[in-house]
Amino acid sequence: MNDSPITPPPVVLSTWSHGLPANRAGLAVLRGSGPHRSALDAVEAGCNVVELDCPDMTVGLGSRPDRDGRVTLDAAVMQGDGRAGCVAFVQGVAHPISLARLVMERTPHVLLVGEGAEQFARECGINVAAPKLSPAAEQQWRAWLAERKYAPKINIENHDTISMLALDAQGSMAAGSTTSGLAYKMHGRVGDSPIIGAGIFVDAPIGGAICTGLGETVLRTLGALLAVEAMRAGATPQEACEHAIERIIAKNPNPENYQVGMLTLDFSGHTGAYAVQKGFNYALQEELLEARSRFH
Ligand code: SD4
Repeated sequence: MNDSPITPPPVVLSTWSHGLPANRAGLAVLRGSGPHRSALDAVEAGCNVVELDCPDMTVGLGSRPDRDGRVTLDAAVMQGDGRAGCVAFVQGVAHPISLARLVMERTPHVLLVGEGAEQFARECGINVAAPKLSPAAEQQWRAWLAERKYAPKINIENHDTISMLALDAQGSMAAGSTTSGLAYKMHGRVGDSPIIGAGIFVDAPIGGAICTGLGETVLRTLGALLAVEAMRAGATPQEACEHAIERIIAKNPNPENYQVGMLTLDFSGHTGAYAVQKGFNYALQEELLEARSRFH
C-alpha cells in the first residue's frame, strides 16, 4: 500500500529550500507551451538557477572553497533509461550540471574529472573562469584558516546541495545533483553527488532517488541505489527512503554527527522523504515540506 499522496505529473522534487526556485524553473519548463521539453530539461533548468544564486554558498562558483581556497564542483544527471553523465572536481565552470549533461550526450563516457572535464567544457564552448573566490567565501575561508578545524555542522554550511528529480507528462524521469561538496574539504575530495548510485539514481519503470548530506556516508552504501532497489522489491517510495537511511546509519557510526536527507519518486507520482536528523526540508512542486527523520 502506498502511503504518500500522488502528485500528478509533471512532478518536480528538490532538496532544501532552494528547491523552491529550482522547482519553479523546472515546472515552467515542463508546463510551458512550445516544443516538448523533458524531465532532464527541467532538472537542468532548476539546478542552473541555484548554481547562479545559492545564498548558502554550497552550489556553484560562489561557494565556500576547500581547505586550499579552491572551489571545486561536482554534478551528475541520470535518466530512467540508464543514461548518465557526471563531472567531478571541476573548477571555474558556472554550470556543472550542464557540463554533466554534455558528458552524457556528447561523449562515450559517464564521468569526467578535473582538468579533463575543464578541457571538455572548453571544447564545448563553455567558459572556464580563472579561480577566484567570492568576497564572502574569501572572508569565511580566511576566518576558517585561523583555526583550521574540520568539523561539518549538521544542516548548516555543509549540507545544501541541490539534488532534483523530475517526472514529465510523457512519463520520463530524470535526476540531477550539483554541489561544491563540503566546505573546507581536502583538495581533491569528491562526494556522493557525482557518483551514480550514490548521490542519484533513476531506473525506469521503478523510480528515482536523490541524496544530500555527508557524502562519505552515502558513498559507502550507494544510498540512492539502495532506495531504488528497495522500490524494485516492492517498497513504497517512503519505505524505500527509510530503508536506505537505516542502512546508512547501520554502516556509519555516530549518526548524531552527520546528516543525510533522501528523496524518492516513482513513476505514478508517489514521493518519499526521510533523513537521519531533523531539519531536512525539501520542495515538492511549489511547496516546502519537512522530512521525517530517524533522530529528533
Ligand atoms: C557532498 N553530499 O559532497 C554532498 C554535500 C551535500 O548538502 O549534499 N550537501 O558530500
